[in-house]
Amino acid sequence: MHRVSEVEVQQDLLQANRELAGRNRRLLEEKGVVAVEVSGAIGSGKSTLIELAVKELGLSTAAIAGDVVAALDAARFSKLGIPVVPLNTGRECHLDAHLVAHALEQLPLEQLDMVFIENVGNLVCPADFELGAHTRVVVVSVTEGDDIVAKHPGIFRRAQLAVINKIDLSGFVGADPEKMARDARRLNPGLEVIKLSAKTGENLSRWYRFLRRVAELKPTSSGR
Ligand SMILES: Nc1nc2c(ncn2[C@@H]2O[C@H](COP(=O)(O)OP(=O)(O)O)[C@@H](O)[C@H]2O)c(=O)[nH]1
Ligand SMILES: [Mg+2]
Repeated sequence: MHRVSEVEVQQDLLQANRELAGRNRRLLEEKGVVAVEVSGAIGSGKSTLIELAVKELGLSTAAIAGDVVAALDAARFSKLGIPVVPLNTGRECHLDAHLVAHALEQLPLEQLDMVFIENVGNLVCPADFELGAHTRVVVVSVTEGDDIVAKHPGIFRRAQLAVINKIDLSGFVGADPEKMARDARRLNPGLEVIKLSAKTGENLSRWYRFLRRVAELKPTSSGR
């Protein structure tokens, strides 16, 4: 009995979150802004990939930086001269649509093309909580071991792009990025997979190309 009610509460929570996520998406679309959610474990390279994209794309960008306590990533993004909102989740291991709605209130949406939302470093919790982003990217690195993808099916099933980062280190850690890519595609046949190194720049152009394609989806950009 106790267990049933817990499940019901969780389902209500997820449903409420989904409705709020839909509201976030509609607001972004009204303003002609595309949102890109970036999830993945701590240290997989999420912030680095966002920083590189902000510098490369030549779009008007902003960032929402989720973290359990500190605002270190927000400080990194601020250095790029873009609007940034730090979001601390306290003990929660993921952002939710309510937190993101408040962050969006603090951004100059009229002036933006793209908002990056860096989720809290975790491969499990963020999977179920939609934020309203138009595309969901999950970043893993070879240093996490080449079974990391297979161990976290949920987040790969819900993503549009998987980035397998730090391929410059594959040889040192004995991980096979091809296996990681295969696992990701097996979990989600529609998933785009890019193996790259944010450090050496190998295949980074594919990351930028993906984002340019996402930016072109902007619903109301023609009038701006
Ligand atoms: N060798 C190597 N290091 C990387 C690469 N990408 C990121 N890093 C390093 O990994 C560490 C964590 O990166 P960060 O972007 O902060 O990860 P986040 O926690 O996912 O945001 C930093 O020291 C980066 O310089 C890569 O492709 N190769
Ligand atoms: Mg980070």
